[in-house]
Parts: sequence; C-alpha cells; structure tokens
Amino acid sequence: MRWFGGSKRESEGGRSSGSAVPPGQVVTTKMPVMTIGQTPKVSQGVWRLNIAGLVVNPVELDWDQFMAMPQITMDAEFHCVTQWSRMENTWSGVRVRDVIELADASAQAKFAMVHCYDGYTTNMDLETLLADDALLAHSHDGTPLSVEHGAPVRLVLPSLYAWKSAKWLQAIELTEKETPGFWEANGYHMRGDPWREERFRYH
Ligand SMILES: Nc1nc2c(c(=O)[nH]1)N[C@H]1C(S)=C(S)[C@@H](COP(=O)(O)O)O[C@H]1N2
Ligand SMILES: [Mo]
Repeated sequence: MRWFGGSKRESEGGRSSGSAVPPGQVVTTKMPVMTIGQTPKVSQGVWRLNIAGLVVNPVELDWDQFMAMPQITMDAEFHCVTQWSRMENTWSGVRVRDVIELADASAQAKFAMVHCYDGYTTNMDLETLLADDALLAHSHDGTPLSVEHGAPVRLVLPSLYAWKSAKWLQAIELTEKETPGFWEANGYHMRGDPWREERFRYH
C-alpha cells in the first residue's frame, strides 16, 4: 500500500498534488543518520515497549510479543527539517494504533510524549499516532533497522517532519496536555507538518 500520492495529497491542508516534494525540501536517495547524542545499543532481548500515562491498561511488550502483533508494510516519504526528503521508503512493523488499543487510551488522552533509549523525547497529538500510516517499524527497505537508524524499533510518522520519527523507541506516554519534547523545547514546531512548513516556533 502506498500512503503518499493520489487522494491523500489534497490541495487543502497545505498539500499539493502528485508526487510533489514539500516546500523547501531537496530530494535525496541517501539515508543520512541524524542523531543528537550517543547511539544506544539495545538488543531485541533487552528491548521493551511501554504504553503508559493516560491508559486503562498500561502495556509492556517484549520483542516476541511485539513481533506476534499484526504486521504491515507501507511505503512512505521521510522529510527531515534540515531540508532533505527521501521519497521512497518501505517500512515494516506494527501499527501504533494496534498497541494503543491494547492499552485502551483514556478519554482524556489527547497527546503523546515518546521516550527513547538515548533519552530523546518528542511530542505529537494522539490522532497522528492513531492514523493508518503511524508505524512502529523494525525494518526499512526490506532489512532490519540498523543500530544507527533506531534498532530494534523506531516510530515512523510520515505525515510529520522526521524528528518526530523517534529511534530506539522505549515508551509512548499518553497525556491530556501537550508538552514539548527535546527539539520542540529547543525551538522546533510543536506539530511539524512538512506540507505547512511547520519547522520552528518564532516566539
Ligand atoms: N531517539 C532518537 N530519535 C531520533 C533522533 C534522535 O536523535 N534520537 N533524531 C531525529 C531526527 S532529527 C531525524 S531527522 C530522524 C533521522 O532518522 P535517521 O537517522 O534514521 O535518518 O530521526 C529522529 N529520531
Ligand atoms: Mo532531523
């Protein structure tokens, strides 16, 4: 399935038609590594995914439980706020929605803070995580994620700039109020829609 192109790219909402590139972006076929700190080495055996915060049943999945969940593969664009876009990526993994359903989000849950094994955090609204294209990816272009790109599991949110696609994913914490993650606290946009060029906050 392809989530980019076609009817998803309406002219409303800042999106353009066809296989256009978001404004201000340059296409690359490389897959640069963008990491702010140390690269954590998290083996599949040690890795756990927690769904916490405003949920009825806090969930902790180990690797085997995660891999036993329904698996999907999707093609998606990857837009870094530093102005490169890699247009064709194939990601495999588990829909975020499916693990959030296991945890049963409370009615007050509206936002999420994502926590990673390197200490990185990033925020987004819950709606983005419940969308069809929000993935907990373990593979990219047919091979397991490399350590540099977030092994064993990273978040992939194609509708937002790639700083929201958290590597070395550890926990998704649902919240009522939106609080800024690492880059958001350092001036990046709270939402980060590449089609609206929501790069930075100017206040
Ligand atoms: N845990 C963690 N996730 C992260 C980052 C990071 O430093 N730590 N960098 C972000 C940024 S700014 C980008 S552009 C993408 C880059 O993903 P890549 O290194 O796989 O290209 O990862 C995002 N996810
Ligand atoms: Mo980035």
